Amino acid sequence: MPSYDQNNIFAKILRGELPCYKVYEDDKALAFLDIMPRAPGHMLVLPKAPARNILDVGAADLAHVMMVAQKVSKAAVKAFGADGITIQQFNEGAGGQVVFHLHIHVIPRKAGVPMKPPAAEKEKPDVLAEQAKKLAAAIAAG
Ligand code: DGP
Repeated sequence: MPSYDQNNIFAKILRGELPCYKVYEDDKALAFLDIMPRAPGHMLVLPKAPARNILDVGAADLAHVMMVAQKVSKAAVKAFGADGITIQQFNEGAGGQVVFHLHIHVIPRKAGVPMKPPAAEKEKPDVLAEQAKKLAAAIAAG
């Protein structure tokens, strides 16, 4: 497996070199909106530790990221009235991974509404900003 690339786009977001629509942060994880959402409120949860994917992440970092994925999922149900949540996570190009810093997709779903294809279109900045605000408030409220 290739080694971790410090210049991948999510590493730059984690270092604050690129912006994101943040919904949650703690000492070990960051969650922000996917700018090409498959459904409204589509979030990505990342460990802060450098890890390419599930094949090299430390067990404690993986466990923490999943705990955060659960936290933001519950908030999405409250904030978006989601009927369900789809969790996706891709590993290496053959597994569908495009950005090589481990991330869990948390996708709020409405009954009967299909997801858009992956990375189909960029959402408008004002829509993302509003959704991030709503989700961050729901997450902070627990
Ligand atoms: P994958 O590695 O297959 O899980 O796909 C990467 C996802 O990351 C895809 O849903 C689109 C999203 N994405 C790509 N570039 C950016 C970016 O600069 N910012 C954010 N927030 N999401 C991005």
